[in-house]
Amino acid sequence: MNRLVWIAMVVLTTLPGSRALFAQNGVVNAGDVKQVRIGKGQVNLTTTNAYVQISIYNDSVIRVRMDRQPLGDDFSYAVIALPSPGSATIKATNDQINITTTLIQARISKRPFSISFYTPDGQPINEEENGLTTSWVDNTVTAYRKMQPEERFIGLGEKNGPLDRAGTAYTNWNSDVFGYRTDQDPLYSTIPFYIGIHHGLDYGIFLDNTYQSDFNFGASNNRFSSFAARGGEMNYYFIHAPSVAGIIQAYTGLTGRIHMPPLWSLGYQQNRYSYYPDQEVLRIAQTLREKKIPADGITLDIHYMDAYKLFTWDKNRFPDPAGMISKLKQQGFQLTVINDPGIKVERDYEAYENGVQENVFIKYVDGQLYSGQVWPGWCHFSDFTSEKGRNWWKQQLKSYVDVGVAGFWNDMNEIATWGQKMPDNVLFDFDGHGTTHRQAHNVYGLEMVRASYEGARAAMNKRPFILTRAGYAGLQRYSAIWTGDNRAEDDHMLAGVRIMNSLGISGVPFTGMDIGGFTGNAGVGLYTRWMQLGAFLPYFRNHTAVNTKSAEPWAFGEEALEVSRNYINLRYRLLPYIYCVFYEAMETGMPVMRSLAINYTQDARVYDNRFQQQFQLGNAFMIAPFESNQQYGEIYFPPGGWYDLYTDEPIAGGQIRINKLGMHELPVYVKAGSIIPMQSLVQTTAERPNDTLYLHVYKGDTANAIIYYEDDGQTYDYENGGYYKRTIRYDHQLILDKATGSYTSKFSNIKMILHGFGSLQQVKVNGGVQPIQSSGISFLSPISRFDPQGGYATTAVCQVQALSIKNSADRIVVEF
Ligand code: NBV
Repeated sequence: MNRLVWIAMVVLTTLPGSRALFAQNGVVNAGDVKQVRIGKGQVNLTTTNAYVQISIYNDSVIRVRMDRQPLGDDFSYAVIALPSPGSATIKATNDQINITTTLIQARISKRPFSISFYTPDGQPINEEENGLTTSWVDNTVTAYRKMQPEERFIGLGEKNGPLDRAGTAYTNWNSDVFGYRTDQDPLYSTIPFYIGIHHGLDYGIFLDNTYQSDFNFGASNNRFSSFAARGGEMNYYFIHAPSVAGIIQAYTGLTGRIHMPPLWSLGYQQNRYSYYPDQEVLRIAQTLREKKIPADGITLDIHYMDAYKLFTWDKNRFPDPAGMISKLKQQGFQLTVINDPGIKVERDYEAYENGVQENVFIKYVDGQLYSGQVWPGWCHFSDFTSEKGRNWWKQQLKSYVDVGVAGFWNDMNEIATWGQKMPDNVLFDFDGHGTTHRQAHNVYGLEMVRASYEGARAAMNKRPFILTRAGYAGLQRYSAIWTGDNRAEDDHMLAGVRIMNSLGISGVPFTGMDIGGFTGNAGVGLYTRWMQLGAFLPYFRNHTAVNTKSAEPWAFGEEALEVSRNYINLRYRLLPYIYCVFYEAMETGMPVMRSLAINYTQDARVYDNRFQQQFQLGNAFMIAPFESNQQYGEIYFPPGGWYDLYTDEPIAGGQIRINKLGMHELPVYVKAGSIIPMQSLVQTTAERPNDTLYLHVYKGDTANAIIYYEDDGQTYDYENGGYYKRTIRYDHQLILDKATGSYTSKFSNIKMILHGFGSLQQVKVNGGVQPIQSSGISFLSPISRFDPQGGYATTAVCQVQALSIKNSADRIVVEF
């Protein structure tokens, strides 16, 4: 044996404790801290085997970077925030370095290196699993964190599995998973962010590394939770705040929040793979109008193109796209088209020719263009990780904008190719950092929607609707996302709710799933249930695969049609409220669709298998989805008061109730104290509702408030004050603060509808006495023809009291 190797082995095996352990069998850890440099809000360390940088981002966020080589250029596609350490302090002793913010105390041990996080009063939040720490096996770097007793884990983006992920493990590698199983992993997008919960505390971890990553929440072990990346740096953000909402706010402070979507995109959207020719598209639009089914969007899937060539139109099926789109617009519809990233390799096809000429396509390491097979045949793919590639895409999109397209559906952007095995040695610009497919894969979709969003926004000078299938952390800045090719099966409807709840926890508020199911054919019951649910989801689109049965609301018989229409109507009446919830998402990152784990984090029942699908739309509504064939369902009411949406029956919180379920009604409840702005029914958001804002107020014991928000629903004027905004507070009295912003409300009257207030004779409005009327209201229309036997009440009317006042931008106080 070579003498030097022999000496090295003796030294390694005789080193004390940890060091020796970690030189074993190719497992390497950081080792001991050798050098410390402390700067403003930052600690830089050199250890036996690694380079470490710890930065204070703000009171809630501390970032840890580690590598075995000197840390490279600091570059991220996800994080848009800069560190701002404020008054945080860093103190070093011989053995330890302590970083203290108002919310976190990070303790760094020097021998060997480890980092653990505590509350300022010393309670452990997230500790290094000391024997294991952060270590490398080949190029895979893993951080092992001590599993806390009863620790729960929520989030991690678009993932199957239970709400509480304890005991399970996941991989992030964006994948095209046609007709996936409800336990399948990975799916289409990557959001390496989760929230841990234990001992009444919660924290977030965001691993910002785009290589394939793996998360283990105690699967096959009882010792640790871990997060790992198969290349690149260990680069994570530790987040602590007093609530899950605070953690989501801090996480979206790092990775960004939504822009206000176009109002039309919150209406009902009709889809199938594929509607063609143009006459069929117009017929669908016309039928929606004739059957009085409110709708705003129609989507064209891949058959609109000439031989699936992007940026072209099939001349026979769509001889006059601009003409067709203008007819749709006259009827209050906006058109979305599908865009796949693959550009057909074909001489004289413009996008191919100019893409080659402008050198925007990804190449193998030897310089040959990469070709993969998709719908059009062999294709090249623009490098969205280069500015040049994104700019090229933005130019191409203009041809759609020119004919009036308003929505861009980015599909197959994992990248999906037949064979699903893009070679590792395909190169990407990675914005000047030059890398391989292994690092670029998970951000390809994100950068595609970035180009789509920026390109469409500039070309339209209005809000585009952007939808994506793949993505990475931060995708909420550009796009909505849907959960891909689900199946028309009951468990998919419920799995979709869980996935969307998880996306919401992970900073993505604008989410949807194929209502009715993509593959297969839903039965009448399932279809109806799914449509009801869709009315309460952020993105409400009905979609189905090629060769399945028709899935428009009229394709399942009269009863399904009436029920679907009823809920779509309700959706349209609720749009002012839904818009306010989107505004909240833009301001704070809070999702539109909220797992109960957000507002009731410490309540164990929320994670119970029976209740884990229940969610809130904003803070006012709680929806309890059930499989369509269930006759009875258990519903958990978290603490606080609730009202049955349809009957106004008050329901005490903190109890489980068994409800009879029926096809006509989805179980929906309103939280006591809620303030819900609604409007009159319209058939499209292009139609102006009447000039009355219906403000539903539900009596409650605790104070509550919403920010009422309106704007033009189309432009970005709101970025420059073009909005109408006021806080509405309910705390024994109702106070509408003075409105701010330069937009004038659509509503010149307010009708206040009081739920649960008993029989008031009068109220005072700004000191003056106002009479009250009693009336009956119903959130749904009667479906009497189909009333099931057995006394099950459908479409109940609730008795309420109401008063009408003039809307004004001034402060309005209502005393009860
Ligand atoms: O473009 C066709 C479909 C689309 O309808 C679906 O929503 C996407 O998820 N697309 C996938 C291509 C493959 C379908 C088998």
